Amino acid sequence: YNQKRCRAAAEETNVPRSMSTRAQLYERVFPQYRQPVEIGVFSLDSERAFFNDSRQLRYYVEPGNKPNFNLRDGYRDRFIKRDDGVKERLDHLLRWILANRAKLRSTHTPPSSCTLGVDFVTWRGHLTKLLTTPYETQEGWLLAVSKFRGTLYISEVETEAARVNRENRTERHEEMMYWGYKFEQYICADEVNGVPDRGGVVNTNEAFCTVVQTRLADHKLLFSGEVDCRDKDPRAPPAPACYVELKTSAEICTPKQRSNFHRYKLLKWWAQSFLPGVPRIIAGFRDHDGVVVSVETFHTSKISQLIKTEYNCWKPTVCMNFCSDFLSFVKSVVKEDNPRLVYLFTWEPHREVTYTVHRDSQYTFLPDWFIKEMAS
Ligand code: 0WD
Ligand code: CA
Repeated sequence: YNQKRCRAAAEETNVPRSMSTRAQLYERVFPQYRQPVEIGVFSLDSERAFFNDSRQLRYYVEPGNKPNFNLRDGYRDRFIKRDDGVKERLDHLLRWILANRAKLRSTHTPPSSCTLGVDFVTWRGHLTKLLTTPYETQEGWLLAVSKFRGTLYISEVETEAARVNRENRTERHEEMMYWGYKFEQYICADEVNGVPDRGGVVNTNEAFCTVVQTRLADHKLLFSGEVDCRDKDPRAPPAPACYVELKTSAEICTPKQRSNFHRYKLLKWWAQSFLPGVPRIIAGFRDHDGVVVSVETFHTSKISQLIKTEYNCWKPTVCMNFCSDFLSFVKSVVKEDNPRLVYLFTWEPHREVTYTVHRDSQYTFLPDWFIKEMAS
């Protein structure tokens, strides 16, 4: 029924029904991407409670390039894991928007005072998925979109395949997911002149997020992303340029492993940090037993140079042009301003992007408290 209706509507108005993700179609000049500006921050505490401040911001403490970090330490007895079955959708970001509505209006002079003055609101992670789509061969995505007061809100919906994977993770995989957070603990201090507390508890409820505004071609974007830590030097440039992204990856022993690292991992790392303008990525390479064997710095702006030696490798311009065209596609499709109407954009590898329309369904994601408060 939905499919049929959406097709009929599309035929009436000449709105495209699908969009290709073939990389070659997006090989053109790099689109305009304005330098992202931080317009706010927020924190989620150890119980996942929202605070409109930087209380969870941590400071980067240089590990040296031959550290001795055991990432398995504490997995059994000093680990509190966020419940990833709880779907938070855009809620924390919406809370930030409500708390900063006045500021948003005055500093960004929107066309009328009852709108936010941006075209899209979403998580950085959702944009990362869009950027990497032309090169993704494993995992598809579902993105729900609603238009409310002229702004398009984009919120991910877990695919069936992702849910099955999440519910059937091996014990080994569960533990390896902890390693990245443990690496953060070895490298981050809570206080500007503090030292990392490797004996403390790792609690993945805690998060510090930056909220940035930027523009991709003619799309005004407001998005938020989690930030691992910042440069502790008070003379460091202002955010987001002082932020540091932390990563772990399996150590590279063969040319094949190096090639795969460049082709797949660096694409994701680049996309994630390029979007909010985070300039530095600190990577801990670990062995099979979760021991960090080396630490390396990647400068986000140099990653595209680094990968040029790979045959048939990914290109930043393809990622950005695809994202820009997808956002144009969304604008052309989502015309009705109604927070209870959801357009579900769906993509599977080797397929085109298509969409379905859902009214008052399980997919509705803008909460009543947000709609009510925005109206007052
Ligand atoms: O409900 C959802 N579908 C999602 C919610 C998906 C992704 C994120 N979130 C929320 C969470 O509230 C989280 O605090 O967004 C926040 C982070 O957003 P993001 O920065 O846009 O996400 P992303 O860039 O994918 O991930 C950044 C970091 C990850 O670090 P690594 O180095 O592994 O990329 O955020 C963490 C993780 O540490 N992270 C998450 N934390 C909580 N819930 C999630 C998640 N679903 N995904 C990644
Ligand atoms: Ca990280």
